[in-house]
Amino acid sequence: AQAQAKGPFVPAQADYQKVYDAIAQRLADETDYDDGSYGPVLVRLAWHASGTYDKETGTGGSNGATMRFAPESDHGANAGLKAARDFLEPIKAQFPWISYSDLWTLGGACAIQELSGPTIPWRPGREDRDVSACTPDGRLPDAAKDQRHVRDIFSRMGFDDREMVALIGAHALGRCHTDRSGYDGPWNFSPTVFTNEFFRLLVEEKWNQKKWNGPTQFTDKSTGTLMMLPTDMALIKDKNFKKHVERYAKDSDAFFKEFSDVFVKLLELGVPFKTDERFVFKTSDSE
Ligand code: DDH
Repeated sequence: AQAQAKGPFVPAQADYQKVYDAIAQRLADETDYDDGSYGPVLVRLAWHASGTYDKETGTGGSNGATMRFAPESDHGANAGLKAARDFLEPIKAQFPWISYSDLWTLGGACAIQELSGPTIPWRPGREDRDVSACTPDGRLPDAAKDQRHVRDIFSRMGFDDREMVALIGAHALGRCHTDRSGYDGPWNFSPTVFTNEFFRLLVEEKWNQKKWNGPTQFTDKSTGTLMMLPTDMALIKDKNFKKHVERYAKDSDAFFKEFSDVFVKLLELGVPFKTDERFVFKTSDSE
């Protein structure tokens, strides 16, 4: 305590583990939401905070947490993410020393691990920025589009085909909400468990266009209860994407490993880190 009083508080791995544990505890407590977990929407918050990165200009990315402000919070792609930001507010109040940008990305890493996904080594060091750092609308993908759009958006961030397919495998988690994106339903039967089911269903199921008044989406022939977006279907229409879909459908270990690597990369895009060290957090069931 005396040593601490001499200078600014410099958090260590144990301090970030406390933040991780608090998020994990809140995930376990707050089950009265969607399919029983805020985990999927936390993953989406971390992704949308990071996926604005533009490698040409070095703008966007998770550094800054500019989605706290309009206009970025009002961008169509970010509809519904207030639920995730609000979920993390009590954690920010408990650990005021952590930046929102670190907290939102740590929230995504924690959710992946707590929902039985791969380990996501995480690095601190993001600093919050003001409204002037908000990114322009249109940097995140539009689900109504095709493989060309998916490639355009993700190559702007610096990803190759294999990495794009692995990242979109996060659609194992969560669901679409008509009052957010206009689309409706989950991608698989266990939307609160991280699996390679998205890929397995994409190749093994027959997908028909859903008959409804909403935007074009696809429904599984067997049950009519699952969904795929046009951009998800693009992953089996395009042969360079499809070879990775087929590989991940067969090999869950390969998907977990490659997803972890690429999600770590996503959360770090454009961040001027001062340290190389990544932390591996213990999950709530391993302690
Ligand atoms: Fe996604 N996503 N996503 N997605 N996403 C939606 C939900 C979730 C696209 C569109 C949508 C990624 C890539 C793409 C998650 C993670 C990731 C919804 C539904 C739409 C629409 C939103 C709603 O109505 O609530 C498109 C298009 C792409 C694309 O790449 C072409 C990636 C890369 C990730 C990631 O995490 C790495 C998650 C999780 C959800 C579920 C959210 C929830 O509330 O549940």
